[in-house]
Amino acid sequence: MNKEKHFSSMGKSTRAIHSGKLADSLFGEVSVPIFQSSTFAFPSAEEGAARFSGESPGFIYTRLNNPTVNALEDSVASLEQGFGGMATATGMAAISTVFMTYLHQGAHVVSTDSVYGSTRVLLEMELPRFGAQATFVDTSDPEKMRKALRPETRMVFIETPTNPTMILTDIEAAAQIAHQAGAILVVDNTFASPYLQRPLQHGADLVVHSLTKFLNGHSDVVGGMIVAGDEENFKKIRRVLSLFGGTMDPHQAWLILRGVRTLPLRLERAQENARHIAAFLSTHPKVTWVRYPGLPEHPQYAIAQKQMDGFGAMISFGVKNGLQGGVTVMNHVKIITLAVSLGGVESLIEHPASMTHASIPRKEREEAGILDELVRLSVGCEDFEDLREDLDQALNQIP
Ligand code: LCS
Repeated sequence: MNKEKHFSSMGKSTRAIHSGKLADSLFGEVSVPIFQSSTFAFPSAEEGAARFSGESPGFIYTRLNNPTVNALEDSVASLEQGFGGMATATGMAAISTVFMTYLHQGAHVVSTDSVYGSTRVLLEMELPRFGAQATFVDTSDPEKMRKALRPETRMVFIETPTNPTMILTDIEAAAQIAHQAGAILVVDNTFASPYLQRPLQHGADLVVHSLTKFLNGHSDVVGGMIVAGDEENFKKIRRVLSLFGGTMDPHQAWLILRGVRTLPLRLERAQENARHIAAFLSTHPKVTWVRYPGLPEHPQYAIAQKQMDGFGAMISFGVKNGLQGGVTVMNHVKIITLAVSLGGVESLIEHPASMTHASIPRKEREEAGILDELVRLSVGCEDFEDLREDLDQALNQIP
């Protein structure tokens, strides 16, 4: 934490490559070693006591802190330009840790309606057991967000762009609305990644990530991250994370750190492909609509330009013949892989209404814009022409 300050004035690619290094190396190693140790020896009983009291910064036990995990935390915090990062076992562990830190009996959350399916189920079906309630609204409309506030609202939780509807929320407006109500603003920044969007700079208090996606980028590890904008929130969350125990393993951290090093390269390539694919889909006779923040007809195109450095590599689109049309496309793609998850070097396609968002009741799902005809595409780093041909032949199978 905080030893990254000297990188803060540097560019995003330099930070992706150089932040998250150890302060002292053993042999001049260039890659951060994997400290595969559950516990750390104290040189003396006095030093052990000093570490527990916080007077000495040394390591104690991997659930609390680990040098490899710390390196990843520093790296993502540096990219987000936040105070400090806390790595978690999965993205859901990051989100649930934030809920466990700030919510209590009677607390209320205002959330984007089309958040990732498991986030919505957690808020809607699990948190009420602990006495907390959530209201789901289209947060792209600041008035709807404002009207959903209650005196007991403690948190505004937004996802922008949303999974899978690609709707954007104005982060600055959301921060103002949350703060006027005495609530904190939490942003799930998974879809954009800090390479394209840094919510803390727009007034958010916390950022959460599924590192499983673009930050790791190779579809081989799950992981999560919470980045706090200030020390007070950082300390509050770190305590709860250590107690509830959803922390990250050093080997997992090392693999994800390896992915972070190439985030700028991967994302530049993938979003270039996505831009061309969005244009191609927009003119395809079997496609009914396309939602990509880089298309001028996107309802929040102006917000994308204001708060994002690029439009990303996620696209959702509707196909003719509704659900059956989507099934046809997914069963005929050859290069693009039919799988959930996103943000890897390989393009992935899925059907949210029957897969990632199936556990949300149909009425609520449709109100949130997750229609049967919606197909979600995570564009990877392959050659554009191959992706275009693959999509074209699969779409043309729709009668
Ligand atoms: N936030 C967003 C925006 C996500 O898309 C996901 C996972 C999570 C949080 C949770 O992260 P995890 O615990 O899986 O690391 N999204 C998935 C998806 O769309 N398909 O499979 C997982």
